[in-house]
Amino acid sequence: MTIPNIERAALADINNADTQSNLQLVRAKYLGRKGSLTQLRRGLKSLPVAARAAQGREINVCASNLSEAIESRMAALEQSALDENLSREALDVSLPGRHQSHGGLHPLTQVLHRIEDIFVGAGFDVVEGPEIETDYYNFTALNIPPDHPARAMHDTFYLGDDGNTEFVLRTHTSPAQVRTMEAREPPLRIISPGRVYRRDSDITHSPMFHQVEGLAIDRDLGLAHLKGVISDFLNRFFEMPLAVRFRPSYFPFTEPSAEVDVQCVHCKGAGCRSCKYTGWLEVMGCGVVNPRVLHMSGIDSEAWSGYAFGFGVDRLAMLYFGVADLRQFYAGDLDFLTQFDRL
Ligand code: 2U9
Repeated sequence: MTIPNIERAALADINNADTQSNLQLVRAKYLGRKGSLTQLRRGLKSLPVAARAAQGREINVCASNLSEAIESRMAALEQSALDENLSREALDVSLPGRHQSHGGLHPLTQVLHRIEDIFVGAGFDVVEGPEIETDYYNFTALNIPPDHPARAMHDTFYLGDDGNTEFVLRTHTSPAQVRTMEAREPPLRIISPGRVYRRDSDITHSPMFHQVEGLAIDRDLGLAHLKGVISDFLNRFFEMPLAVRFRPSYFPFTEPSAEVDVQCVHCKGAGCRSCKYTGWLEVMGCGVVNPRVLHMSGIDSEAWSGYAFGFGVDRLAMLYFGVADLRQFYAGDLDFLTQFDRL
């Protein structure tokens, strides 16, 4: 083949090489150790001396043309490979992000945290106790002796064999407070939140529900302190100034005892379905701690006195969030629960 023919064929091959590695093959085919131009150079020896110089120059010019063409084709292929990579990896920053679902606090937990914050702010400690209790801590130490009719009020779950009444699922969180009275010296101010159990189930009762009970023991504590602390708590909890009234009642562990009504949070006392058109909602019980209860836990009831109160967290949460059926809190229905999401 003549040199101009080799050059033409090589330039066509260079143009047709569509990848960098194909182009390397083209370089080898013409300029490599066994390439066409290298073979021609080897053949120079057999030419007549007069023709050698001209032929050698022609081979050199051709080789440098091809080198140049290969370099520029290589640069073009490199650039197009880069462009293709960039467009393949392009990031569309306007695309919507992938949805990330998140957890949240259960509405009862949110309400419990608010209650604890209010009482901790008023100087109360939070104490907890076991949910499986003995008859002594759940009843006897609270002045509810065997055969006392108040035991029937509690609809107790007894644990163990038939007729064995030593262990119960606690019916209130009072036992945790009895344990604290035994373990600490007065003065003390505590609340005890937690799960409690009663054999009761309907739209406003669940066999497991949550209570917060409070107990304050100091010198000369009485009804006036109790009324102040409870009114202040209810106003803070419902985030509005609501009237509070105390109706005489009876509990074995307090004397005197009272039930506490708050002005209806929904109609502000005008009368509505929530308050059965009375303008009032019963929200808790309270009283001055029965001296017998102090005495049984080793506190000198001549030197110390106290007040106590108790309420259902679930009931306060229903009123606070406007939920009519208590069982919704326990159904695990995310459509219901996510309404209370606050991040
Ligand atoms: C000790 C002494 C006294 C706690 C009290 C109540 C009144 C009360 C109920 C409200 C609705 C329970 O959830 S509920 O069913 N509680 O009415 N609780 S006084 O009295 C105590 C507690 C501990 C040592």
